[in-house]
Amino acid sequence: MDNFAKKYVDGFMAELVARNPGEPEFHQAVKEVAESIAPYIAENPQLIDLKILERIAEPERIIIFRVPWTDDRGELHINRGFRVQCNSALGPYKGGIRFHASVNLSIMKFLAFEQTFKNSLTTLPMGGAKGGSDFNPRGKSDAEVMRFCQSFMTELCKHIGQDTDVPAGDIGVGGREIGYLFGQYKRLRNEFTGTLTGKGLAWGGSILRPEATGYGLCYFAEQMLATKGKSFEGQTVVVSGSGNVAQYASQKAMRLGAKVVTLSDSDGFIHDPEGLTEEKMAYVFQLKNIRRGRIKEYAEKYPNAKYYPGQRPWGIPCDIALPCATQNEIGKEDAEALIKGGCYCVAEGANMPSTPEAIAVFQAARILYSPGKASNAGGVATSGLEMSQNSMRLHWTAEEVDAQLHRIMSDIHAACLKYGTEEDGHVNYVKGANLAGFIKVANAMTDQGIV
Ligand code: NDP
Ligand code: 2IT
Repeated sequence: MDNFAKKYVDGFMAELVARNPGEPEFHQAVKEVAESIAPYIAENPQLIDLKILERIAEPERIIIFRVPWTDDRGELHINRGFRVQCNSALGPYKGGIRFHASVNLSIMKFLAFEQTFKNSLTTLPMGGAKGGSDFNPRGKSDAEVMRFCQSFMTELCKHIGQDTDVPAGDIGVGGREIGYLFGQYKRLRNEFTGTLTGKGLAWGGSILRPEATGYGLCYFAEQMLATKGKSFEGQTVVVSGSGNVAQYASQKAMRLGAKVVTLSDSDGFIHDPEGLTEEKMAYVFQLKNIRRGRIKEYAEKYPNAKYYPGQRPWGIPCDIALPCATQNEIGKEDAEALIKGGCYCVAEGANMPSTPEAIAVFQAARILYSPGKASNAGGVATSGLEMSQNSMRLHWTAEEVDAQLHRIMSDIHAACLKYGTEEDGHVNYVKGANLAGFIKVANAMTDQGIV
């Protein structure tokens, strides 16, 4: 960074940290964007006067609410609900809902901030938001999850709507939870609208939305690989997570000819040196989505696989890594282990899975590395397609949705190349994604005046 950029970022971050103490994930996400756009700001000083980044980093609205619910034994529990409506310059607020014990204001704000740039990159008219609760769905019965979702929506329904804010899934929120949330929204508001995405196919959902984040990730990674004359064919792929994104990323990578050798959850990872097959994938879908079991059971079912409790998969040699679990799951040493193991492409399915120190390792090694806001945007993009279908009151075919998803991921990749190609030809996808996402939001905010 040159002198202006460093001074700009330091000054901006000092104020942001003082104003938002104790929010490390939020600081981390904002700093990465500030660093990427500082040279552009230097060339466009009106953006400093208009305080565009300061405004994006101050969410338009934050709603925090009590969520009381009763478990199957009759005991009362109190959780905290959040919705961070970060930016509506490009369209109605849009972004997922996360149910996980770790959810707090910092995590909600970082995710809503990231979503604003991601949604801008999709080319679709969507603002950025995120919501969730510190509710832990693990071990809860369907009836408990339903009562929790109904209580959560009883407050949230006052703040969302098809033209206002359209939530969807994220960690701990899949088809089951979206169903309970939608049912309660419809009951309270007495309207059948597309206010949530990720709905069931029979009641307004888009075909391919469940697959979209993982498939889109692989479509994006294909484009990255193509810049080096490579493809997934014959490559060894390490995946973290075993939820929605990990499952469909693994399935697509496998179908594109790769050998996917790991999956994980918060308790550990499995290494299957022979790689996933369609039959093993069917088992994983059953294990995780129907029985809601743990990934270690994979190694009991397939004894050639080994379970590593308490560890993450980054030490397994691979060509391509697809982190699909959670934020900051790849630290500096993990990144070094990946490079040492031969990894030359990291495409993020999760949101901010790499720490800044890990990103620095990838950048220094000049490998292909894409940030989640570019490579995992296929999920929210397909949510945008679900909104379009709901507005038109019709359904597109799988071929139509898949073709649009392909096009959108290609367009995002092209935007990263346009804004992120450095003098020596190396593509800095972080810079490209942040700059492309920012410019569109900044221009819209400039057009719309001081609001
Ligand atoms: P799921 O709840 O379906 O799966 C999450 C997976 O990650 C599980 O295997 C879970 O293991 C693991 N995990 C969660 N938290 C942690 C943790 N703290 N440490 C280790 N492992 C953890 O969520 P998704 O697959 O939907 O989301 C995964 C990531 O992808 C998230 O970062 C999310 O924000 C991002 N994302 C999701 C999109 C979507 O459409 N769903 C779109 C774009 C990004 P365990 O069961 O042990 O908790
Ligand atoms: O992080 C994300 O992009 C999501 N969880 C999906 C959001 C959405 O609105 O589909």
